[in-house]
Amino acid sequence: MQYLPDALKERLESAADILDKYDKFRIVTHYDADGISAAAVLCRTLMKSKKGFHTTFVSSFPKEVPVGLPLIFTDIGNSHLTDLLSVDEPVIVLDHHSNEEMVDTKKEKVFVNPHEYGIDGSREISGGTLAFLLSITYDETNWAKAIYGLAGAAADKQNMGGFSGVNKEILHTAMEKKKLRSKQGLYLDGDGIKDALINACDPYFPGMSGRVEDIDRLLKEIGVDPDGPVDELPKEKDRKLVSILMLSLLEKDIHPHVIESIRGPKYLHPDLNIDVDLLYKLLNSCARVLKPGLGLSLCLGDEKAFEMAVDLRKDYRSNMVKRLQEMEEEGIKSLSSIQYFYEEKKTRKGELAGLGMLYFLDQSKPTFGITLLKDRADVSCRGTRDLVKNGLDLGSICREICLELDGSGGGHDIAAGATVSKEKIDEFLERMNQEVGDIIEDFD
Ligand SMILES: [Mn+2]
Repeated sequence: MQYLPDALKERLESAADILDKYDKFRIVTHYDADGISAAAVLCRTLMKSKKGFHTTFVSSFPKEVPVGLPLIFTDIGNSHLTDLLSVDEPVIVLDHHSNEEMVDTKKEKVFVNPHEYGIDGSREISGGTLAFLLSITYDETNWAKAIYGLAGAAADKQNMGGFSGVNKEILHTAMEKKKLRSKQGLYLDGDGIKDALINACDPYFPGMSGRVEDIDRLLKEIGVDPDGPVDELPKEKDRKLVSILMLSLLEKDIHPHVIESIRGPKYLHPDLNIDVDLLYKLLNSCARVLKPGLGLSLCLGDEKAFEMAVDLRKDYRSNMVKRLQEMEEEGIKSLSSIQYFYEEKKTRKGELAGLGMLYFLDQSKPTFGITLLKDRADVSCRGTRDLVKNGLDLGSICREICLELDGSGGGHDIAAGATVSKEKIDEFLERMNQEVGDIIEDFD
């Protein structure tokens, strides 16, 4: 791990000492695909060393910290470090979200935050890859677990335009060690090419995804068997299909990064019949229907769980495509500097905002997905890389505005979340619109 700063290596070693010293752990992880990946890496690590674990999935930091076992927080925890200093149990926090609060490590309280070492947690390392770093620090023979860590990074969209930073180093070393191999292919999945295209939500093809007749016509034109496997098209036909798909995105003025991301290397586990792309998509589907435990089981080698997740993914894809098509055709609401939509399903709004932002929504405004709950409004927002380059930091504006409005918020520059009381949602949107407007105006 030559690529890691020494101070980070030392921190990881202190965390590995805690793994070594105790026999059973309580893992508390974010319920999303990256959180599941992080838990998967750690559970597999502990299993191999014949240590026990109990894993809990949470949507936000727990109001009461569990007691009785050494704690490991993954993909969550950075905004509660001061509180965690005072718990009785040993604590490890592996979180890649940025954090303004810097807390010194005490004995058996080990907080590993890549931002502290100049590593960009939004793009170069995820909860999964951070957990993987701990795994190989603890036991060098754990490289086969790289696929789980990288699935987390892919789930957090850190592979757009290829993995970079620590993620890339992990990928390359894992390939060198023959724990992953690569094969070119379309990042599509489904029961045959027709199904893969009709229900293509990530990537989503504006004007094409969900449109059965258009896809039938397209496949007929190229002469492709609609039921044939996605990955085994004859070269000539594959090339034709890829260029038509890319053209459909080019016409919509979509960012080249995104267009390039419909096809590329798939990183396969040498023994298991799965690659990073499919793995993260299965985990994501499990997470979005609130079945993170199923995702973890499939990572731990449960074949039944794998089959169930594949079925679940089918439903997920068709539901997402329906909703995305609706947003694409009907449009969403817009203020001068932001755009937003309401979504019934709390766990789907962030994904919809992110995919909409990538594939068809106005690129000059960040997108807010809002779910109205009993007494509060839950918000997920997504920007673009260009907006971030121009100074947009959604995580910090969410945190700031939520402080003003007695809510809570935070996250990454490009993807963040907020919760405010239901009556304050319009005020929240207005304040957001102002803040984002100021930033964009400054840039102009
Ligand atoms: Mn994450």
